Amino acid sequence: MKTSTAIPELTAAEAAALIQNGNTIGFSGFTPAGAAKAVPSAIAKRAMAEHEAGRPFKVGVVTGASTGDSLDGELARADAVAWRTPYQSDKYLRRSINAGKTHFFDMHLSMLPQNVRYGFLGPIQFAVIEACDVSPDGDIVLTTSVGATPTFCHVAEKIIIEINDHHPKALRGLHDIYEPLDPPHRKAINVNACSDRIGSDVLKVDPSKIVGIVRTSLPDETGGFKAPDETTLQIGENVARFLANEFKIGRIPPEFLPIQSGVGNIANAVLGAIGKHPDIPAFEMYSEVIQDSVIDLIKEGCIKFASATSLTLSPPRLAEVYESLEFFKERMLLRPQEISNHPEVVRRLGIISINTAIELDIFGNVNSTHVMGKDLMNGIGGSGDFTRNAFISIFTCPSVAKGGAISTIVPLVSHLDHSEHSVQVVITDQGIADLRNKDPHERALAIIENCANPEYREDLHHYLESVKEGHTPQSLALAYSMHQAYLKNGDMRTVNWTDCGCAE
Ligand code: 0RQ
Repeated sequence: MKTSTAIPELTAAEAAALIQNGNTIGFSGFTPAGAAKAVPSAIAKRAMAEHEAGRPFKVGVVTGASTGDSLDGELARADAVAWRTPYQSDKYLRRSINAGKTHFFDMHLSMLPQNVRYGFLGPIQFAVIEACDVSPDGDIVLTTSVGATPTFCHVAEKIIIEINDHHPKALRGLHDIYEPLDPPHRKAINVNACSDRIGSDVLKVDPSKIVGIVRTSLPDETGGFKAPDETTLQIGENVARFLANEFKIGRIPPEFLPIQSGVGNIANAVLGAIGKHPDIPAFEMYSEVIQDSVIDLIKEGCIKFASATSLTLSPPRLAEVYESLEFFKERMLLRPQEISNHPEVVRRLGIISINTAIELDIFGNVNSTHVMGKDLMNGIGGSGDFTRNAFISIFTCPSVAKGGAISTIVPLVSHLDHSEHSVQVVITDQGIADLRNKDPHERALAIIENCANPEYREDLHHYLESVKEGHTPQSLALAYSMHQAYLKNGDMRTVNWTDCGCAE
């Protein structure tokens, strides 16, 4: 492809100068993969200069999911983010959100693009996106993620493209770009297998909207993964054991079913364990993120095909993929997050979802997003898209956090993201609680006995025994006693079940 001479080449600073205070910007990026880098960093510098001159400068930031430091980090440090959606995982932005300086509203990732198209987020003035190539007539080859970029480009008044030569133009063919029509004209999403392609290998935009190209050569700001520790290895083994048994007794069909796995160290270890289990056949992935362990498993033939919306790899793994790009293009593809996470497709393909909880209660309600009921961690991400529609929905987490001072299994979650109606299986380093066909009391016993840390089992049993009445045995007075103990003494093990002063 030849780059159009009609599209002006700008420096990042010149591109940032086009952005006005109060604008809403749709940035490419789903995790740090494929995120815009040079322009957001220049916008942060512009914001600081404006603030020094005594002028207000803040923008609305919409992305696919989390991004890298030069986007969320730099903009948050410059106090330049008026509002933000959906998922984020940056410590500076998190601080700004929890301090009330940035308005954040969370959203299921599959719904972000349609909410943008429906106008629910207001007008989008700019799409700032990363690509590896663009043609004069507006055919764009994206890089390591698709996310919500197609929608941002279609809705935005103006488009700025970072052409990043860190990524080869030969990435063309990795992407499958498709945007559904909106109701009442929407049609079925015709993905009937993980490898089905329903769109175009390029993103087609109106070239007259492209106001500038910024040339960069910047790697994705993805961190590496921690080597699995004893806890994550045990969680991984427990998940693999559970799935191997479901397969053995015939509840999972002989072809196996596609796996969705969240992002992070636990998810990486879980996938590794599933891939290596001798009784689990080679399988496919229909997920949102392709992480390091997927690449290893593709090479070993344990994963036959992986569909996702981002290639979130450590730098050495990405280099490996680029060295054998044609091999990997036959075995994976990247779709918009609206399709990678689409409830219709998740239900049709029979996806086994595996996501991570911050805390979960003895009845199977899951908190994925908030610490002690109030402080945002990252966001719901795609966990709800998959959990609610999965063939089997699994939640994993270590049985304790903060060196044992917090039990992740509590009487009642302090914030609710996934309800007991969507959560079927809970797995910790301690074991497996299969919640299917169990009433709330039976669920509580299974979770306490199989998943809670031994240090907390007695307390949780004590709670359950003291609140025997009702279909869901619960005491509104005592349910947060463990959280209260942590807030008061920094350790849930100091819980005092009687100091709430009530008769129960
Ligand atoms: O904090 O590092 O300061 O100690 O939470 O916990 O155990 O390192 O696990 O990195 O996998 O993150 C749920 C946040 C887990 C993530 C969550 C503290 C703990 C540590 C991180 P420290 P770990 P992970 C795919 C699907 C929601 C979205 C989702 C997440 C930090 O997986 O954001 O699933 N999920 N999306 O100490 C207080 C507790 C705690 C706690 C853990 N009960 N109380 N702190 N921590 N449990 C992603 C996308 O959609 C893109």
